[in-house]
Amino acid sequence: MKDWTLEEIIELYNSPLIELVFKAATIHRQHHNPREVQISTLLSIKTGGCPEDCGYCPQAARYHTNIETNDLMSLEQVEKAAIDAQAGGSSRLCMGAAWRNVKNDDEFEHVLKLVKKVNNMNMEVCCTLGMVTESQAQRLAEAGLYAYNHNLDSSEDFYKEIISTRGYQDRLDTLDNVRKANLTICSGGIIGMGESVEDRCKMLLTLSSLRPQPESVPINALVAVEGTPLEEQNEVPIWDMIRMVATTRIVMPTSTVRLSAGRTSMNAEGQALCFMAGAGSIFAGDKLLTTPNPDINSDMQLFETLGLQPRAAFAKREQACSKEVTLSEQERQEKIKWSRPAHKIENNEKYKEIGKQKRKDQLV
Ligand code: SAM
Ligand code: DTB
Ligand code: SF4
Repeated sequence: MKDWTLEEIIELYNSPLIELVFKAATIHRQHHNPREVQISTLLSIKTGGCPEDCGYCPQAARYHTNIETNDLMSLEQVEKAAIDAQAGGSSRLCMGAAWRNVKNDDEFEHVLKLVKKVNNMNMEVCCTLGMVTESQAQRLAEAGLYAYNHNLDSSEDFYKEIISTRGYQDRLDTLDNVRKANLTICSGGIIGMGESVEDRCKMLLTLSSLRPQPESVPINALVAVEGTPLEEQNEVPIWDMIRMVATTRIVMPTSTVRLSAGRTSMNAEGQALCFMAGAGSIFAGDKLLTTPNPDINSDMQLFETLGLQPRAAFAKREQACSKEVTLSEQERQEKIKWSRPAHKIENNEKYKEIGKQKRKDQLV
């Protein structure tokens, strides 16, 4: 596995677009079936009310984004969503919760049951629940989890401009815990938040330096949601998305590059170039977690036009067998310590105040 330098990654990212796509497409063919793209479905099992201050996120309680908040979904709701997703061609279900971190409580126990249920339906189960300890990751693995999603989102430097309630090292520690539990890692980021090309490449350098490299790398284009501190960000140019997908493909040749949020603003031709450059998965269904996504019919039309077919589950790694999982009293009592960085982000504070005021105005 090559050890990339930042200079090499930046040079790749900035190389002539057609050359970059050609190089990425060539590498893609060496490690993946270029005619297959995995269809994955996102399911927000617990929506909104999150204590964190991620500047891009509509689910942060402190902003005023008009999303519908929901408690943890029932087993029946999740089972129905998984059946629908599978019927629509999805081979992976990613369940997301608007949590800072997993706690050793009844809600976690319930999530373990959800994981077990979906795994027994022969779908790849992914969870994105915030920070996890090694023993929590182990529990998830025993329940039959296939992947854990935890994004680095940007470079370590730019991260401090977007999130003040946790640090970059917390993210890396969680990835380490996930790896120790022998789960596959899904970790990527967002472009279009105001970061530089260097920030994008630094994030790719960090991800590509992990050993083993993450099995999945989602590349999201910011969905600028009204009420968040990033509401006024310009849409990310499609060329940046193509460059990011291609560069990711080259520096992490065996990973599945996931063309994630932001596809409603991309036309068919732009997405086709992303697939050509090595994107091997999309999220399907008309909603991501809280924001819109292209409807399944238009995606299926695009697959037909491009000669793509949905990838089956477990093509990359064997399915784990779900075991009976219950939390021990000792684990329930475990005190978890995560860092709480002392810095504040002016822009996030401003939007927190706006949110507060809007809520007050609504009450009168
Ligand atoms: N709370 C957990 C966490 O932060 O890890 C899991 C859910 S969180 C919504 C999962 C990921 O969604 C974030 O890391 C971020 O990359 C992505 N995301 C959130 N809001 C987004 C937005 N407005 N545009 C693009 N991606 C977004
Ligand atoms: C990822 O990188 N993108 C997905 C998934 N992993 C969890 C989430 C995108 C969320 C977009 C904003 C929303 O719909 O709330
Ligand atoms: Fe919470 Fe995750 Fe949204 Fe951050 S990205 S506010 S941690 S749900």
